[in-house]
Amino acid sequence: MSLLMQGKAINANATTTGVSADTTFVPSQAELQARQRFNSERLGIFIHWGIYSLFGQGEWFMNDKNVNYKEYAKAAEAFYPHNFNAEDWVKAIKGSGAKYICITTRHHDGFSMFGTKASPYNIVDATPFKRDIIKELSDACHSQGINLHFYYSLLDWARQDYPVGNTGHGTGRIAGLSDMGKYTEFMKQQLTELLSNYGSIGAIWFDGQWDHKADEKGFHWPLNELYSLIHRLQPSCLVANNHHLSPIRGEDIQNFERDVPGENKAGLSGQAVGKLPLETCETMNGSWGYNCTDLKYKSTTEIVRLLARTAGKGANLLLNIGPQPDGSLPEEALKRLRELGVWMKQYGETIYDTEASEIGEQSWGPTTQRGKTIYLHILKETNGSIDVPLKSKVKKVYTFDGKVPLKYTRTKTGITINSIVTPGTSDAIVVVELK
Ligand code: H79
Repeated sequence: MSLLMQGKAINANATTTGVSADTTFVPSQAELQARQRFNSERLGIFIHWGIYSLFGQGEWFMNDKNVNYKEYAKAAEAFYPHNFNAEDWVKAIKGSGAKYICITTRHHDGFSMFGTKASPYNIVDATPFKRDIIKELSDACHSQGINLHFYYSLLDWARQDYPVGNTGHGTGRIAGLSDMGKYTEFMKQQLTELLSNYGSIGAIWFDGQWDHKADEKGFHWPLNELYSLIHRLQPSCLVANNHHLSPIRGEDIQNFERDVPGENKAGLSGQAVGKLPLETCETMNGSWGYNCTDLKYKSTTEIVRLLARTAGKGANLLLNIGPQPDGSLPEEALKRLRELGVWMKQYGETIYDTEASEIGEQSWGPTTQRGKTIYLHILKETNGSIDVPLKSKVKKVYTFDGKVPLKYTRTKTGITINSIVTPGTSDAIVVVELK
C-alpha cells in the first residue's frame, strides 16, 4: 500500500511506447487516494455496448468484415434499445458485489454512446432513441452509490482525421486525409465533455494505442495532453491505458487483458508487473460486445476462482458483459451477477481491501491478506493436507466457514495444515492468523 503513496513508484518507460512521457509528472493527493480506493475494490463490471450490438458479432465486426463506415452508420438509424433501464443495470451489477462499472463511451467503430457536440455521430443525434445512455447510467451510478469509469478508444475506424494504423484498413477511409492535430482536439473536446457532464468519474480507460507502433515515423500519441487534461478536470479521476506495455507517468492503473498479472496465456500481457494498482479484464463468455453465437459462458465457479486468483495477485477483476441490442443484459450474465453476489456476500471479506500475501499462489490456490490475517483460497482438490510456505509466526488456523480450528504442524519452510477437506464448493477458504 505504502508504495502507492509515492509518486516515484510510477515506472516511467517512454522509450517503448512511442509516446513522450512527462517526466516531471507527480500525482496529486486526490489521485493517490483514488488509487487506494480503486485498489481496495477488487471487482468491477465492464460494459461493451454500442451500435455493434445490432449486428450480434462483437465490437470488432466493422473491422473483421471490412464494413464501409458509411454503411455501418446505417445501424445508428435503427438503434432503439427500448428495454434499456440504467437503474436496473446498476441494481443488478451492484448485486454482484462489484464496486465500479466501466462502460464504452466510444469504441473503435467511432460511434459515441453519449451526447457530444464534437461529432453528430452519437446516440443522441444519430439514433431514433435520442437518449444519452451515459447520462442515465451516470445518474443511476451516483444515486445508487457505485463508481463509474469510462472506456475511451484512442483509435477510430470511421474518422478521416485519425491516421490509419494497424487495423480498420477496409472501412472505406481515404488515405491522405489524416490530421492528428484535429483528431487530438476532437478527443480533448470529448474527454472534456465526459469529465464535465457526468459528475465524478472514477477512471478513464484508454484502449487502442497498439494500433500504431512506436517506431512509426511522424506519429505520436498525444497522451501527455490527454492525461494532463484529465488530471486538471477531475484530479481524482484515474488514468488507465490498455496498451499492453509498462505504464508511463500520468497513468494510475496497469491493465492486463484476459490474463492474471504475470501470466501471459492470451498473449497480450507480456509486460512486467509494476507497482501501480493492477486490473485484469476478462469476458463472461468469450466476447466483449454482444455476440449472438457466443453462448459459452464461464460458470460462476470459474469466475469466482478467477476473482480469487486476481485478488491473490493484488489485482482487480473487471468482468465484462455485452448488453443486447434491446438494451437489456443477457439472462446468462444476470444469472452470474446474482450468483457472484451470493458468494461475495459470504466471502467478500477475503477479497475486498486485501493485498497479495507473502505466500503468493501455491499449487492448491491463491492467497490474499489483510493485516495479520491471511486467506488461503483452496481451489484444487487436495489429499487432505496442504503445505503453506510461511516466514511469519502463526497464531491460529481455522476454516472461514464455521471458524473450525484446523490442526497444523511446523515445517522447515512454514506449516502443513492437516484435516483439509476440499469441498464441492468453488473456493474452500482457510484463515491463517499471524502473531
Ligand atoms: O475492448 C475490447 C476489445 O475490443 C479490445 N480491448 C478489449 C478490452 C481489443 N482490441 N484488440 N484486442 C482487444 C486484441 C488485440 C489485438 C492486438 Fe493487434 C494484437 C493488438 C496488437 C496486437 C492485431 C494486430 C490487432 C492489431 C494488430
